[in-house]
Amino acid sequence: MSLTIYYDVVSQPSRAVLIFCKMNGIAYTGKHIQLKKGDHLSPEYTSFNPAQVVPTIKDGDFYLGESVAILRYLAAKYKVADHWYPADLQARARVDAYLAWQHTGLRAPCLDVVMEEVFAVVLMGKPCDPKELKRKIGKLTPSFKKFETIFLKDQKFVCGEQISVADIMALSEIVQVLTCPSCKDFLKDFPKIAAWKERVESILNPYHQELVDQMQAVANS
Ligand SMILES: N[C@@H](CCC(=O)N[C@@H](CS)C(=O)NCC(=O)O)C(=O)O
Repeated sequence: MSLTIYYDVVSQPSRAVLIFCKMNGIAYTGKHIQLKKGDHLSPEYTSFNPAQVVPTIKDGDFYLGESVAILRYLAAKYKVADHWYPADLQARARVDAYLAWQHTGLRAPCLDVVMEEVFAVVLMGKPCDPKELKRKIGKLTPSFKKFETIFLKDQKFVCGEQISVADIMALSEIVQVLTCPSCKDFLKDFPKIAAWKERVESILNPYHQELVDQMQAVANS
């Protein structure tokens, strides 16, 4: 059965799903849903993703939204290397704990900044409000501290000594916020996260960088 991925490169969870497929040699047909053009609001897209967000996958006649659910589905279906989403109950629970935390713990504060400084301007033509931006950046520090102290600690990767889907999800969010002009040096206070980022990028490249370059091209357009 052929796999289709509906994505936009400006979307962190879309990039995570694409990178996972590329890293694991999972063949797919990509359908570019341009958020900027409102493709995600079309009746056709809404018919299989009523939440009107990317990503979505189609596997045969099965549609699935939500990046975390998609990654779990693909990891099981394509029997990828165990480290991505471990079979061991407790190792898997650690990855699941991160995947549960990241929605509000990391993604929400990163997205707030990205929306205020870049996407509201690029996608909606809404000027950035410097006071709001400052307030939102203020929430990033506790979020990054929690990421470091609760999850990364002194490990090589988010959930231990091997890379997992948690690292792909985390990198996607962190890289996006670092593309904001106000946050480009944000990791100078977080050397462990900076070292982790380099480690994960060296594994996920060239796929990760290709998608980041495409994302930046859209943001600058
Ligand atoms: N929890 C969802 C979040 C998906 C999501 O928020 N996607 C954003 C792009 S990053 C989107 O499509 N936004 C369109 C909109 O809100 O109008 C997931 O992990 O897949």
